[in-house]
Amino acid sequence: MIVESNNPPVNALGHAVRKGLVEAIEAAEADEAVKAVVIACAGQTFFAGADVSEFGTPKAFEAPMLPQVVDRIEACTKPVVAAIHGTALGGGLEVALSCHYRVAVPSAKLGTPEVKLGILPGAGGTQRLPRVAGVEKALEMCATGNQVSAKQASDFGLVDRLIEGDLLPHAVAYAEEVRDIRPLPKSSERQDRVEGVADSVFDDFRKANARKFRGFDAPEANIQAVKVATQKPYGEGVLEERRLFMELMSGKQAKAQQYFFFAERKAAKIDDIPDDTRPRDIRRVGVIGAGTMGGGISMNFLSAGIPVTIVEMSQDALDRGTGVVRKNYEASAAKGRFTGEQVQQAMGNLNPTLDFDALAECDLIIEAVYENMDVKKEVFGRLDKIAKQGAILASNTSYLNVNEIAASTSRPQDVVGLHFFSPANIMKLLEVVRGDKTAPDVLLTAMQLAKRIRKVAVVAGVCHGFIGNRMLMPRQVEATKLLLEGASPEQVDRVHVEFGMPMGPFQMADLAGVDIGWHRDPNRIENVRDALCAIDRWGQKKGAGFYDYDERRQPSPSPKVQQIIEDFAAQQGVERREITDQEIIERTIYTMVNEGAKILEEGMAQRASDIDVVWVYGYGWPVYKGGPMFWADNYEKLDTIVAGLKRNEERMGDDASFSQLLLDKAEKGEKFTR
Ligand code: 3H9
Repeated sequence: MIVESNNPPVNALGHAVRKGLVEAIEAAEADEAVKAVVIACAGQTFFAGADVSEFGTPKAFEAPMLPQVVDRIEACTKPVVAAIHGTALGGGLEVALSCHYRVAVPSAKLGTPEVKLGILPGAGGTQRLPRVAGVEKALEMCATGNQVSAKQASDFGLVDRLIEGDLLPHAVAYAEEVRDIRPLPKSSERQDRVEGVADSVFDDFRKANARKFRGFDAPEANIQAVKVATQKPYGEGVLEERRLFMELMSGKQAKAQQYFFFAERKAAKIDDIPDDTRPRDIRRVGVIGAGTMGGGISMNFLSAGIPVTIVEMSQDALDRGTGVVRKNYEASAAKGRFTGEQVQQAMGNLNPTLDFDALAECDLIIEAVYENMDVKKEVFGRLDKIAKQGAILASNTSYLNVNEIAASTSRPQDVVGLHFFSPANIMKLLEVVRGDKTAPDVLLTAMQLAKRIRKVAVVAGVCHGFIGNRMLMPRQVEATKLLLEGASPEQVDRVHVEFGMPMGPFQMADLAGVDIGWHRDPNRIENVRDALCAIDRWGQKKGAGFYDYDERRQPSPSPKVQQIIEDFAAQQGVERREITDQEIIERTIYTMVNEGAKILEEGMAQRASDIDVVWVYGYGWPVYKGGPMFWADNYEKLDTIVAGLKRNEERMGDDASFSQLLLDKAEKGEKFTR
């Protein structure tokens, strides 16, 4: 008997599907003619997990719940075969694990991504997976949420057979092969792969991933749950799994991470473009500038199999740029992220040239030249003359006015901002900057293309710094003032790192380059930054910035910088005092929330959750705190934020300007996010 779920788009295991599965198993058991069962899914994928939209609603608790479903499947007296295509994720993999056999097409992926939702596999997955796949694989899959390919899964025993060709008929044939084998293999009863596992396996895993897991609750709970499988029989293990699951589920981190799951998907939607808008066809991309940014941008398209024409002004710069792209690919290949063949293919799709006119054949042209309005206008003016009709002309500017850039062409409707974050081949965020005249189909194309190159795109309006960098500015202003008032770069950075950010404002400045945006006149010293730049302290690249660096780029506090700060404070008559960590939070992070609220009220972001997506993917805001707007709503509360900002209003002086939206929402007890 074939039991097929058809619950688009991803066959999530909502209540109706769970009920249907149990009823089907019972019907199969009651029907003597049925000798074996195949569980399969219609559409693009096998079950992608529990229905996350049911979480926190009564539906999630309506019987049969997933743990009951999987137990019922495993208890079936006839063999049950899972036929997997697409992705078997979370509860979907738990269903497959409760089947007696698993077959899959080679393109299928399997995984337990619950950890990314702040939880753990709560339907026996932490107990069955190690029993079937071995403890090390289960640890890796549960605690990181990384998927494995069906091929890998078959290598370590999670998939019993790879199916080349049509899945369903082969799965049925497989079921016929195994129909008489008794006893039925039940994953909950296996002990061979969970016996005699040393504690060091878990300790070593924790150590190896300490950086990645810092601040998160769920990875440790996943580790503990898998460990239980090595210590206790299945029945006791699932009870412990349930306890840990409920504990995580009721915590703040799970709420934040589940909110973020939907925030990320919502970001792809543009609220106000006509339904019948169709994307433009993008077959070849042009990139102007083969510097770090241009090279990184090109790699995104090359990796997705889209040919790139990259243009530079001199052969030297072109060779250097292509060399860096090749080196990056080779480094990724060495880490196993690409095969040699893929690298060859990507490089073969790269057309480096000095001939600007070669861009005429491109459907999308991205400018990644020096961040200066006159230079950009000149480039777009030239592009206007040679680009083919209907080509999309994009600027990778991170601050400049996209409307002004668009006005230097005769086709502003084709112009859009595509703000990639550095390193552009790695960072997931793409701000799609919508000019006043950007055509709906240009916008739609940009959003869809982003998905093709595996970026998370967020639409931003035209304003200085768009969403991310605009919010960074008040943070930087206050952080710098705090230095003069008595904080050290180390203290400010520590507060941010303890908050969960990957680094603080001064570590970030040293990494990006203290000299970014510097006027380049060593005699004009108006602030601490100018003073550092004037003495060549440009950050990590010079071995000195806000910190001193050794040969291994390890930072240490700099007495020289401290002196510069104190001299400046004295010169400006700033009285130095002890700064509390709380004040740092209020002056840097609360100000970001305030700026986020202004961005929202000006309509520069479509929704508060988009701002959160920008900060998580662009700046490493800890996803377990949801993003600045979610955090403001749920961790800190808006009235606390307003009170904190008011407390510091005098010190912030002219830089304190409140968002009316923030004030209103705080007063009414409303939230930015839902
Ligand atoms: C779990 O299983 C817990 C259990 O262990 C224990 C329980 C007791 N639920 O991503 P896409 C929607 S936790 C509800 O754009 P793709 C999504 O919102 C779950 N909805 O497609 C979107 O809706 P819309 C563990 C879901 O092709 C639409 O489907 N599983 C779910 O790029 C398309 O999604 C996971 O965490 C869901 N589980 O990628 C897997 N999944 O169109 C999460 C998706 O309205 N899902 N939607 O915006 C994924 O990783 C990807 O969606 C997938 C497809 C790879 C499947």
